[in-house]
Amino acid sequence: MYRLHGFCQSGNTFKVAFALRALKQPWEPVFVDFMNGATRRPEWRAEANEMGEVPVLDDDSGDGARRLTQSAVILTYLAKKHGALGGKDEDEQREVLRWLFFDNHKFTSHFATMRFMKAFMPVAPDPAVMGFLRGRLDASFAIVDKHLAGREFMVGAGPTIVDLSLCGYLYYPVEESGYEIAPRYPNIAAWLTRVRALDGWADPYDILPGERIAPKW
Ligand SMILES: N[C@@H](CCC(=O)N[C@@H](CS)C(=O)NCC(=O)O)C(=O)O
Repeated sequence: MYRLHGFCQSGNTFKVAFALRALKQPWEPVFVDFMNGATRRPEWRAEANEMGEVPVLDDDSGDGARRLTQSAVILTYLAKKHGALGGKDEDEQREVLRWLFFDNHKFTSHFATMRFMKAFMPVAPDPAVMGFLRGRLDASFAIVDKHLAGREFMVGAGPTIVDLSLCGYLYYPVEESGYEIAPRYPNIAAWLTRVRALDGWADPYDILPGERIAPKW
């Protein structure tokens, strides 16, 4: 049994939940009250994650208990352990890693920050900061859209953890981010339809704990 610490607004937590479901592994969510500062408390950082972030995954199965953090590390761990979604050979596995770095550095990171500022911050977002993030996102989305031209999934012939990682924030309502995908990135839009049809997909708000919050700005 895996225990996944996170909350429903967290697309990074959703990436791991999606992988656990796709790999047909039993798991239970552990609610982290992020919006009320749980991850900033010294006790939480000492016990759960010194980086002050979710997701955190506890694995008590198999060859000894482990607590894992960083969604990309967790995804590669699960893919290797369960022998699926990690790429079919070493070349694909390297390619998987390459796109996971890209996702964490330039795709999810900017999208999640922009959405958080627009939907969940107590103060109105600074237009200059939002403009900067949107510019960075436009560049990253164009790269992924181009890569997906003529491909079904990001790496190889079938789905991998790269698809699960890149899509982490893209099924939340558009009002939360204000970032329209379909009209500008047709290959990403078509890929999101394919990913949504995979075994294990679910709406993040249906499978992760916590209250929904109406977008603030
Ligand atoms: N690269 C990390 C990012 C995790 C992350 O930023 N999580 C957010 C919640 S979705 C968080 O805990 N942020 C706290 C902070 O940035 O201080 C991962 O993929 O796990």
